[in-house]
Amino acid sequence: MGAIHRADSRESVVARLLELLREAHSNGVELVVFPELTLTTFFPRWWIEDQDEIDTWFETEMPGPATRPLFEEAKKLGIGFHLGYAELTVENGATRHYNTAIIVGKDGNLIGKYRKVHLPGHAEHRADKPFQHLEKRYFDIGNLGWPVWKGFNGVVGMCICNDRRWPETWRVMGLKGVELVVLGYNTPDSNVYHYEPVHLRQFHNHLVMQSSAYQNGTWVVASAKAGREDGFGLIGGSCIIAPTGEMVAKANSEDDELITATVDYALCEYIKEHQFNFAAHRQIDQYGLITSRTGAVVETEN
Ligand code: ING
Repeated sequence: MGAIHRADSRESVVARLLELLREAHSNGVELVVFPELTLTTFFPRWWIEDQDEIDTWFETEMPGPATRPLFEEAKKLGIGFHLGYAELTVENGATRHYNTAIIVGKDGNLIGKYRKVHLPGHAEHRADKPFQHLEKRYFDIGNLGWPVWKGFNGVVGMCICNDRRWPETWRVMGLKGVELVVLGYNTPDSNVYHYEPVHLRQFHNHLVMQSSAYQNGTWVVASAKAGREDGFGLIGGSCIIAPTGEMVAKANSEDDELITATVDYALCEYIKEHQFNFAAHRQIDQYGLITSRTGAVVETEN
């Protein structure tokens, strides 16, 4: 998806999603992957004081009035889709805000939901910066873990944006036999907090997904929200990656663009059975620190 500006209505965005859905269907596509926070601009770039105003960026029902046409058209066309959105919900009497994604089957029924675990950025207002990254202010930490589901002839799972940079994300799903991970991302095209050469944005984006696809023997479909939203740039680079780590399709624009690939799960087996046969090679009695220590502590032998 190309840019969604702060003033763009959900209805105008859904009209664009419907166009892509129809184009996908005419190309024989069975599953369409839309980006993270697909329905609105990337609002965590804005400091918003008032919680009622913040809540206007969230969905209280899915589908809701603006998104129902998408669900109905997808069901009519018999095509499944992944959609990222900001979820406002009440759990055990408490209001919760999540950066959420769902997978809907070809029959129009919900297959599964995921809530983003790794929230990047900060919670305080950094008034000296040209833009913010306030996911730690606007969202609660996802509480669903990384579930996987039978779907689309394989085992499918999800993560969201920053999650893709953390190997733990992928290994949990890998240990559950995932064969296809679908994800969306909104990645600013500059690092506002310290100098970073521009080319590293796209390099790191593809590096983490290609290595994780290979190390866990899974297909990856990654969908960017790209382009300049009210002047603030988001990288593109949507891609489809095979379990070998090879990129088999890549977007070359920062606009609404469809890329497609045929997913052959046999390639998963080839990786899972040999190079990354977890049961044959992993030594979990040596991995304890990975889940017992949060931050690094210098701990040398000498
Ligand atoms: N965006 C960015 C991402 O993880 C980021 C934030 C960019 C973190 C670059 C670190 C380095 O792609 C979101 N929405 O997580």
